[in-house]
Amino acid sequence: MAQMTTLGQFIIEKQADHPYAKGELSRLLRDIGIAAKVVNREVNKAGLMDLLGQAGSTNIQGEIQQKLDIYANEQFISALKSGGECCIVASEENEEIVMLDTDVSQDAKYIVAIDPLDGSSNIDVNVSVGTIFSIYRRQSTEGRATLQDVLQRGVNQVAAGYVIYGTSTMLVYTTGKGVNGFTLDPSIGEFCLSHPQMQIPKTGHIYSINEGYYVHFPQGVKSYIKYCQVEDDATNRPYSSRYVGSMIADLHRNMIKGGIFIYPITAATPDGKLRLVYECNPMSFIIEQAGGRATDGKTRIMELDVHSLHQRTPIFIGSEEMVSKAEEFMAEAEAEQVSVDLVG
Ligand code: P6P
Repeated sequence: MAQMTTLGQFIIEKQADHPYAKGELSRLLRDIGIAAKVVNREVNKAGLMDLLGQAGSTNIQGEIQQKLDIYANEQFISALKSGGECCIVASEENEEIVMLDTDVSQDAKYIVAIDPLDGSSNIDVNVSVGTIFSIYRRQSTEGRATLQDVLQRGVNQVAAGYVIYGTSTMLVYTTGKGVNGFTLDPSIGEFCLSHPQMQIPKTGHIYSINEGYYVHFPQGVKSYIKYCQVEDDATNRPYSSRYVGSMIADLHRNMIKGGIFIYPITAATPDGKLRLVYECNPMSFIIEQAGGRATDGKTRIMELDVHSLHQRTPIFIGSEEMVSKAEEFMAEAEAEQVSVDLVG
């Protein structure tokens, strides 16, 4: 039987890659892995428990919270609090930052931003959902960490990862030295290395976007969609349209097969829908580490200034050549608009 490496073994082995590491990041990643297994257990039997459906509350985004949203949020915060390596949690489900102010945690050097259960509106219809996490080192050196320690640009991330609760449950993460994927083996309750050094194909033939909003898309996005739909054997077009409605499911598929995911601005979401801190920055770190590209149609996601906890951004993310092509259409449309404005 091939040598099996568990997530715990891998984290320890890779700790040597970071000379400054004293084990805190390793323990933090372990804590996240433990919470993911607990959440996985409930996600997989939500239909049998009173965990399906809506919780009768809304989150800061005004989105209806699912019972599993709240459960997952509580599990990750609890695991991070008891692990003692994290001083602040920034969560999609909490309006404000959550201070982990136990005697140990308040002096911890890491910040975790998390979307505990992304795509949760799909839970009741048995579609893959996931957890997204992003880890920063606190910048402040005096007193307790603050919101400013959270509002760091994506380029400062120390680690990022996602858990996809799908046909199998996988944890995929990076610490800046490539991307590795681990599949949960329920028979032993361990995440086992199954996808070492993941690389997203430089191009692909899948595009993911909610075309229901087509009339509200910027012209550059409309032009790119039409480009994807044109018959052209030389460039393997028309592409296939695949849109799950769960970002992690779309991005994980594109990571394996190649493709582009776009959530642009629309009339209803003039700043985009997806959140920069705990969705776009971590997924961009992972995709870039796998050789892909992630921008807002113009600017690298991880270089965007972070002004607020729940800040939104448009996102074009996936295979490098496909994202670059989409950006070309965005630039052409912008140039045309400028010339129209000048002519009046
Ligand atoms: P829409 C799920 O609510 C989510 O945040 C992402 O996971 C997903 O890609 C997107 O929103 C779906 O949004 O507007 O297409 O339903």
